[in-house]
Amino acid sequence: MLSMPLVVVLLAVGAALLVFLFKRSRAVPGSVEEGAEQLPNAAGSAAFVQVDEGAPQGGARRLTEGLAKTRGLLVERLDALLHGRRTIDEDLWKQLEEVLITSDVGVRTATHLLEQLRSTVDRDALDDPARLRSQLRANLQDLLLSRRGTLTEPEADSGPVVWVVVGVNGAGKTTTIGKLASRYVSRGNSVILGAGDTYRAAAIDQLEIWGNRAGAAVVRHEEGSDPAAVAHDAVTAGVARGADLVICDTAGRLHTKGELMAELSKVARVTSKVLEGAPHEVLLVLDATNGQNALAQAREFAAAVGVTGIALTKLDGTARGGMIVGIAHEFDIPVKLIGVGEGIEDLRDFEPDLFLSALFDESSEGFGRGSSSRDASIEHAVVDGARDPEVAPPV
Ligand SMILES: Nc1nc2c(ncn2[C@@H]2O[C@H](COP(=O)(O)OP(=O)(O)OP(=O)(O)O)[C@@H](O)[C@H]2O)c(=O)[nH]1
Ligand SMILES: [Mg+2]
Repeated sequence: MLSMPLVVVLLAVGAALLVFLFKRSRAVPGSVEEGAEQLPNAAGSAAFVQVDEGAPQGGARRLTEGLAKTRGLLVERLDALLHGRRTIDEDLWKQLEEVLITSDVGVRTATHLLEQLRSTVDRDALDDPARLRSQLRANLQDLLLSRRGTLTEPEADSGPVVWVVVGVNGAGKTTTIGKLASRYVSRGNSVILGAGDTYRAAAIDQLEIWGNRAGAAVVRHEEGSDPAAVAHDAVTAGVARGADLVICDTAGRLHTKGELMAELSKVARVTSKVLEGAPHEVLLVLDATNGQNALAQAREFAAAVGVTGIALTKLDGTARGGMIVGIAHEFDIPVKLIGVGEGIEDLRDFEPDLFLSALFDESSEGFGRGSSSRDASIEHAVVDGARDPEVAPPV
């Protein structure tokens, strides 16, 4: 016979074991508790975000997950439209046009894609609707590859490369700079950040937090000082210290405000006075959730400051990713980077092949099939209102 105290102890141990097993079985891989890190956001407060370890497979999965909403709007509607059809008729063309136009590629680009498809059908006497899908994918690939461009990256022993980062309020400039700083420091480069958003003290602090976290030095001036002077000092420090990369932040601004746009060209000009050939990149950060408005932004920024590349952020939170096709069709400026989340690994070089594979969900795992299948970790990733429009309101 067991004594009473021994029975109590055994029961307690059993209960504890059950609770432990229950918790383990409910843990979501990649949820906030696991591997969560604090990253600074626009308000200078911290958002918990999931840090993807960046394994190639994980990266592809993340991209596939991030594009779930866009896939739902473009590819899944296309599939639904073509399903069970036997002939290509006028009704099909009309509906296809509607799918393209409402998927945010823009009216001009939708018309262009449609004309391309029609000419293929005429040329090849195509009568199988299912082939329209593969043909559209091939046309998108040609278009995106024709605009492909890569960042002017630091090279050993050749002095710093200078990047100036511009865009409207809240587009994701400072976050993108933080992610870039982290990327290049981890590759062994020495990086200097210029806190050129001098309009708000919080913006200077935000960049400093990113710099500290990434291991990059930050050149800062007082709030309200001249952003061109900050850029001047950052590039001067970069040259003097033999840094590999200098990235200058700028304040968000409305692309329609002439004098603010002129300020940007002054920033760019000043860097060239300190270092011949600078700036090597003027990166325009566009928020994909802005849809067609982002195309108007691209037009104005390109005219004002000679944009050399686009970083398209927040593709994860939107169904409007089709706009990347509109950008490629309407501009001569390559999309060089895409943001698919707030985590430090969620900034990726834009690779048209990978992008289209993810968009058309060609992964062997079939991740993200259907817009409802987004991994719960994406939803869990932000717990501190980082997507709250109040944090960084677009003007
Ligand atoms: N989901 C998602 N959020 C992002 C991405 N990039 C940036 N953000 C978020 O967008 C918000 C604004 O980012 P900031 O980097 O402060 O934007 P900014 O352009 O510097 O803003 P201003 O300095 O006010 O002009 C922050 O909450 C970021 O975490 C992305 O790729 N995906
Ligand atoms: Mg900023």
